Amino acid sequence: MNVLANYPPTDELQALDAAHHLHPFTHANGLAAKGARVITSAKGVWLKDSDGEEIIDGMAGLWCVNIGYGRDELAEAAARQMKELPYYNTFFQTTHVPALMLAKKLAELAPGDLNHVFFASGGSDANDTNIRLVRTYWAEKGQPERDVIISRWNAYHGSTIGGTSLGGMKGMHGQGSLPIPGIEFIDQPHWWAEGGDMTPAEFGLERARQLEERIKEIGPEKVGAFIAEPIQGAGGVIVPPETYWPEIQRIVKKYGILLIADEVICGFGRTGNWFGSQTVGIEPDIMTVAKGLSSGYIPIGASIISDGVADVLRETEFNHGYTYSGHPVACAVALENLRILEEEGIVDNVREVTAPYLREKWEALADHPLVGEAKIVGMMASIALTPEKASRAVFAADAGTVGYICRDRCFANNIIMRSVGDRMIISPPLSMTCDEIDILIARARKSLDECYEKLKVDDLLKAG
Ligand code: PXG
Repeated sequence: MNVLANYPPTDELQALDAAHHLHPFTHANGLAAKGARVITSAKGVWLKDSDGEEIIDGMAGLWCVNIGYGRDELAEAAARQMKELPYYNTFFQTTHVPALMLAKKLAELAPGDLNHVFFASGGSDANDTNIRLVRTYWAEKGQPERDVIISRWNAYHGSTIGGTSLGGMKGMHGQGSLPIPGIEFIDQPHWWAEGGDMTPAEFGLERARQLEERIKEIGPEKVGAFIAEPIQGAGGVIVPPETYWPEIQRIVKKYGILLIADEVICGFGRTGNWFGSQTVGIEPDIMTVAKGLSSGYIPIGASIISDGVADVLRETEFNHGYTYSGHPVACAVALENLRILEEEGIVDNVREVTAPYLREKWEALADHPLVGEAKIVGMMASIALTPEKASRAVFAADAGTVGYICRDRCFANNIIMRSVGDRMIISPPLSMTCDEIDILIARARKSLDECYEKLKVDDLLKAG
């Protein structure tokens, strides 16, 4: 009998969840006290919970369900592959059709000479691969001392030891004595929060030039790579000023440092092009991908590597790999997902139709008394909540207090819009239509109104 077919009522499910299931990034006792919302099914951009409520998913799950929920083709691709060859490895002189076909497809889709694919199960372990890959690359080139990787504060690159180390989240570093040695950080290009009196253009250049200063401090002969998300996602959808990326590209070229673009969120249409690197105009040597690669239907990630880096790596045995590297079922599902994205013109439709439509509606939210800036690239967007727009002030209450209140209002209004500190973010399925965008925006605005009223009542509309 299918144990999942006839589940008990919501309160029993919540009690079982609280008793046995530890959630990621969650204060377990806090959640147990109120009970987790139980999501039971989904179709298109709509989630359903165990009480029958319908929720519009402004986050595409966790930035990943690019084609939307409920595409039977992916379930059928998985079932077909499970019957044909549910598992085999690619470690010991063997290969299989799904892995090699997906590698070929990714080489076609990825820009420039990014023609080689090393598979992982998600974004974190793909970034772990990247650390070992970069260091092995430089060792093979006779420069083993080039083992430093520079990243940015408030970057997110995953939650494994390597991913956490590459990420710039201090709260994560604090748990587990991280980062590992050899990871250095520069500041993020977050003009709203950190730009002071500079114009965005000046600030973008200033932040990019920190990379050059840092390289000189460490010694160019010791720096192997710079890693960054084209647009920071988990950090709060931080859109860098236009001056930022061209300067970064100039600097990594000047010092011969590898550029790793972490495309886990930006990849597969999120920014209106296949990859965020194309949107911001950079030429990475390595790209990390996951999430949208399978639209989240099954875990898979990868590092996509340039000819130049792969040529060096091919000269040695790279002692690295995961049991599920190139898992045949995951590869088959990813291939079907990419077929749908491509054949249905979803990326073009985002660029030409839905992203411009969303932009107009999203930027209009900046008129709301609680909203400072409204930023958007493709189908990822953020707003800064502020008690005082002109001075870009923060709230007197602890950072995140207001964001949390706003997120609670969103939850109550059946819209998934996340808070990161006092920023609200969305990243909806790329399949979202203009009519659905109208619903999303109406619910977002209602939630902002309710949040604003609550802040007045609770006397929280004060600058800190
Ligand atoms: N790189 C980037 C840029 C990511 O956004 C990862 C790597 C790690 O991928 P995996 O598949 O190992 O999770 C991510 C993941 C959030 C949130 O709160 C974001 C992510 C994961 C969990 C939560 O926004 N991004």
